[in-house]
Amino acid sequence: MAPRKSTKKPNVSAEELKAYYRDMLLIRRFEEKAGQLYGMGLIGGFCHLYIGQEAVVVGLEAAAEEGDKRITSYRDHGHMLACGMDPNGVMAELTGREGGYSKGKGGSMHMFSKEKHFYGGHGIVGAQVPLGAGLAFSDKYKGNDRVTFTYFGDGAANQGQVYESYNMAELWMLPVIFVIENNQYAMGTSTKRSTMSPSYWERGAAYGIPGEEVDGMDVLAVKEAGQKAVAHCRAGKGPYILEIKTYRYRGHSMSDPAKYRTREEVQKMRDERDPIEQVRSLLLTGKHASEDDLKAIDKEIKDIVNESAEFAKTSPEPAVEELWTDIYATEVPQEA
Ligand SMILES: Cc1ncc(C[n+]2csc(CCOP(=O)(O)OP(=O)(O)O)c2C)c(N)n1
Ligand SMILES: [Mg+2]
Repeated sequence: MAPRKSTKKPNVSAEELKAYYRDMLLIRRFEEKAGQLYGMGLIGGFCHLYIGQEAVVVGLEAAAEEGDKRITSYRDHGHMLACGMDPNGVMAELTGREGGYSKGKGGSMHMFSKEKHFYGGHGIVGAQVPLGAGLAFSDKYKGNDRVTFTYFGDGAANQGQVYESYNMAELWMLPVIFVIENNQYAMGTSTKRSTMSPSYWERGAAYGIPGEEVDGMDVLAVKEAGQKAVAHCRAGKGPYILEIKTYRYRGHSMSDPAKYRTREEVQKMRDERDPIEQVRSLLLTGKHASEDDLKAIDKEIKDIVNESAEFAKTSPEPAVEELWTDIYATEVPQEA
């Protein structure tokens, strides 16, 4: 069989490649900064970093259009940045400050943006999957052609509610892309120890849902698969499953001692498969960008991230009265 990696030139412009490089780097540097602030005691509670998985959201956002929706788990900072949410608001939510997306009352796992159609941030494993099908139901009901990206992990993919969602989604032909971010671990449990059918996307066959496995360290492969899935949903053909093979470099959360895998395993991934390095090398070898161009992007990102950290440190703590607000809905929104 021919090798999966093709040597032909990618069908993508220099500007697009630079944008993917920039967007992935923003997530990486933002997460590194969040890790530092956590270490300094400025961020409390749970904090799950997305480092290593950047190509998944950046590739899929490249396939999305205005008005499309997204919903994910607690490993959510990358998704927020990739859909255009403000880094200042995300970082300030991590530090629990007034300027945060949930006014400092939600933290890492509980942020939302109506403007960017980002529906969270969910701490209960798998809970976002039926919710994502419900978002797609609302679009189908309204008769528009929006698509919902519903992200979940390999661990969540073993839950019953995922299969109930698959069943309803195909039955009602809902425009939902089920995105399994298979980073090979659910906390400390490797997929090798948790499933008898490791090809997660194939499980859709039981419900008639098509899908495919995608190289999640290659942003161009993710984008291409995303476009195919989006076209399927927009054409009214119902749901689609993308199992995106990826890898997280850091622990499950900031409190993970990571005793379940070797340092060598992580280092090998970083050295051989890093999604940002792959695009960097495409840009340089294809002469789409010079070292100086990339340095300028690095500087731009560093400035954005530093500014977000500064904002997150200086924004005030929420006022005590805020404890009593945002608890109950005061009005029912007519249009999502
Ligand atoms: C219903 C429920 N069960 C257990 C937990 C504890 N828990 C948090 S994350 C996690 C692992 C999920 O792994 P996966 O779906 O692969 O996502 P990843 O963390 O790798 O992104 C578990 C068991 C939880 N939050 N909710
Ligand atoms: Mg996982």
